[in-house]
Amino acid sequence: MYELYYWPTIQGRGEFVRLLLEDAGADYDDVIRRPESEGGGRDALLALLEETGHFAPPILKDGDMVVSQTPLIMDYLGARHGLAPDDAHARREALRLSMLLADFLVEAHDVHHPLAKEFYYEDQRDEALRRAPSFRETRIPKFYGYFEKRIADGGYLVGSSLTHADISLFQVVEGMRYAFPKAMARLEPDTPGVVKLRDEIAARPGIAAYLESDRRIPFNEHGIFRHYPELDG
Ligand SMILES: N[C@@H](CCC(=O)N[C@@H](CS)C(=O)NCC(=O)O)C(=O)O
Repeated sequence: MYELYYWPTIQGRGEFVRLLLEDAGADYDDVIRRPESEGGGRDALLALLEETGHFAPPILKDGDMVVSQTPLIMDYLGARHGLAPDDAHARREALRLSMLLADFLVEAHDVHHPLAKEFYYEDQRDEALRRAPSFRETRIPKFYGYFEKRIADGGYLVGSSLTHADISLFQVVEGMRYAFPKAMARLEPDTPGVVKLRDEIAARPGIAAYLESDRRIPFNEHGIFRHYPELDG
C-alpha cells in the first residue's frame, strides 16, 4: 500500500497524486487525513519531513522508497501504473509537461498571494488586484494555447496515449474553473482540445467515482486555487 503525506484540508498539490492513484485503482493511505489518534494530523506530517529530510509535501512512500516533488511523484507512479511512456524521450516529455503545469500552478497561486504566502490575502489584496488582469489576459492564454497545440498533435499532451501529465492538466482545468469561472468561460472555447481531454479524464471510471466520493476535498479558500470574485473577470 502506498502512503501519501499531504496537508489534510486542501486539495493542493496532493490532489494530483490522489487523482493518479484513484485512476489506477491503487491502494493508498492518505495518512495525514487520519485522526491524530491514528497517526494523522499536521504534527505527523512535520515529523515525517524531519525524519526523511524532504523539504515539503506531497510526499509518497512506497515501502522504503520516499519520493517528493509532485511531477517526480507523478512520473514514479505513472511508470508503475501504465501512465508514463516506455520510450525514454516520451517519458521525459511527460515529466516536462508535468513540470510546466506545476509552473502554471505557482502563477495561479501567486495571483492571490503576490507578496508572500505568509501574509493573509486581505493584506495583499491591492497587489492581487493589480496582478490578476495580466494573469487572465496574458498568462492563461499563453499556457492554455500551448497545451492546446500539444494536444492537437495526437489527442494527448504527449503523443497519442494518456499519461500522468494529462491527469495533471485535468486538475488544473478544474482548479481554474473554480477560481476564475468568468475568465475560463470566456477563454475555454478557444481551447476545445483541452476541454475534450478534460472531459475524457473526468469520465474515466476511477476518476468519476473519486469525484463523487467524500475522499475529494472540495476546493476552498485555503488551497492553491481560490475563488475571489474580484480577481476574476
Ligand atoms: N515543488 C514542490 C513544491 C512543494 C510545495 O510547495 N508544497 C507546499 C504545499 S502545496 C508546502 O507545504 N510548502 C512548504 C514550504 O514551501 O515551506 C512540488 O511540486 O511538490
